[in-house]
Amino acid sequence: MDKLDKMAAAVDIAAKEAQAISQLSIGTSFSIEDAYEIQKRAIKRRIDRGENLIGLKMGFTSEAKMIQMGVHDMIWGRLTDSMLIENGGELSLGNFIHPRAEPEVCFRISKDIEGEIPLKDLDEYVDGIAAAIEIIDSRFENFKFSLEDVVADNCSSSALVIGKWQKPSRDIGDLKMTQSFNNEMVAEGSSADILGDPWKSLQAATRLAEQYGEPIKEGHVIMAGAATAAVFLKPDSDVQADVERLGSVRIQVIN
Ligand code: 0L1
Ligand code: MG
Repeated sequence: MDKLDKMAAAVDIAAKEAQAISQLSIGTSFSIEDAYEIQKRAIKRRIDRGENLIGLKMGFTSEAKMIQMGVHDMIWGRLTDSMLIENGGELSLGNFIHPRAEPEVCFRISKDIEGEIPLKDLDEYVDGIAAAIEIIDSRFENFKFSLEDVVADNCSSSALVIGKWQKPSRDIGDLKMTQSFNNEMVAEGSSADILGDPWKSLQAATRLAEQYGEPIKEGHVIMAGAATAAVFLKPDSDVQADVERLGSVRIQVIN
């Protein structure tokens, strides 16, 4: 087991056992390329346990968050079938460390993607768009991390729920997006906060998938990124995201 394998095991076990760990970057330094390698190896451990890759998530898709983190590009992570919760289903807090929810837009891919696809050609590859909620749950204590840490930790991916698929439209660049807990609004934004247009996030996903050799396949889902800050989940709450024209999606949070 080399150093990267040990770090992959650490984030994987932390997620599996819902036990926070210290940041990997404390006491050792590693590059962003190493971080993506750690992520890949940590996900391989899940796949070896029987999980299947179902798509990718994009993170830091708002300019404000990139500036805040001092980075000039998005980050991305992998999604597996064990992370998927059905719309209206339950999320048990005991399976997570300190989960937060954020409203997103999700794309469903209709044919295998090879290479970076120009923005104007992307509709050929998409057969559905939906409102979605991403649950992020950093495996690091106090939700604190360096850029390399969070990439190694699969960009905090922990769960997702996808609403009813809608016919794709190019015109989703300024849709109102809200998140509410027990019918009380806790976050509000616009799909314009996702790189100016969620389709641009999908375009970036095709570029990064090519760069890192992780092909996007027919049937995969791509979470385009958040339009608002993420909010900590509370027990016994009904969490709902609403995206103008795309509809609603919800989960029930239990202890
Ligand atoms: O936008 C995102 O999903 C970023 C996730 C990684 C950073 C975080 O945990 O806030
Ligand atoms: Mg997200």
